[in-house]
Amino acid sequence: MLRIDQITLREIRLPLREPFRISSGVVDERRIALVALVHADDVTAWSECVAREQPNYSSETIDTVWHAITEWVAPRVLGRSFSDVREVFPALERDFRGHLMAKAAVEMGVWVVAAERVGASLANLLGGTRSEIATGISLGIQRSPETLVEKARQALALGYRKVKIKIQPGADIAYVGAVRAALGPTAPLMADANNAYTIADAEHLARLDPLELMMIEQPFAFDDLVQHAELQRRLTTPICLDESITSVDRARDMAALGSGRVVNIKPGRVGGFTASLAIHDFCETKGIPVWCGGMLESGIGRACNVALASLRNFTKPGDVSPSARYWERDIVTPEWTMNADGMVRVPLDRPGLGVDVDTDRVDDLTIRKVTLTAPNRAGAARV
Ligand code: OSB
Ligand code: MG
Repeated sequence: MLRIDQITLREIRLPLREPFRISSGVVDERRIALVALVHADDVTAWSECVAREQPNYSSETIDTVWHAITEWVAPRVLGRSFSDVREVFPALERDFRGHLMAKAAVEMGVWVVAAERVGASLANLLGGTRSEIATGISLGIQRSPETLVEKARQALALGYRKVKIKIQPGADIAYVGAVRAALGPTAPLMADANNAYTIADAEHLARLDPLELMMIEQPFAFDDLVQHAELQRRLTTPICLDESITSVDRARDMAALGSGRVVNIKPGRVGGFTASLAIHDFCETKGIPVWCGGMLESGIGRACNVALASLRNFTKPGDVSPSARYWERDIVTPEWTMNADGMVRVPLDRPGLGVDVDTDRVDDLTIRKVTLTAPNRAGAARV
């Protein structure tokens, strides 16, 4: 039986080493919601919410998840007995629409608790088998093609197995073309448009085909499947969906419509691990490769992504860069690192997340905090 008796929600501020620009906005400091859960037997665990400050990726933000978790998500979980962690997501979905990032933060935390309680690594509990995962880098939109080429060159020299280039109208063909020309025909390149185009741009986007990208991610609207299908019929480059895949049902629709050939799974986007596993398994039966995306997570969310990416059908490098790519100093020890072959080790030999949360540092970075307790819990635990 699983029973969470206490949930503490915090907001921390963590400055990025360099601003990260995508077609829909720029961020230079992350406002991150962290969740600390306490089980009835006092086992504790951490998780992270991927919501951003602005609603420019999905409709959720750090402020909406704060509201959703305190008002609706935590009350559905606190003090309730679950015989299996897979029951948590259905309990959060019943007559409760949307708010997938808020749900995911808590659901994933319960998975980490469950792993801690049986002494298993999160990766093993999820069914992961890889002991290391291939890593890609996601490069934000740069001032000029020259700066982008330099960043991409450095990334490959560091060992990254994939370079994802953020694009938007005015910073697309010339930018990606410059990188292809500079780094050669075999460099593993892809582009991510974060919804910057419409079907009227189909011919323009077809000019990416000769650049032999591994895939182009989410060129059209965040909730579109039909126009992506139209575009996929006109491109040889595989389309990868990110924003549009919010559930296993949307993955089924994508496969039925032919809206893309690859799926970027972010557990925070789809409501957590149970939903991620369903998408992973479905895609595997259809021969659709998946890879793990990122949302500029701290070391806590990164641990969740690394664990998920250790599953069988994660066959393409994930956006799971090491801590130093993002932060002067991460909030976990050890920090996440990548070897010269672009691989991140999965901590299969440690229970739960596989890294320690630096709680003193988290305390120092915390700007607000609320503790929610099950009605039947005697005393408050300290987290
Ligand atoms: O579309 O994958 C995306 C970051 C913020 C919002 C959306 C996206 C991204 C990334 C970052 O590409 C990947 C990473 O965490 O390194
Ligand atoms: Mg994306």
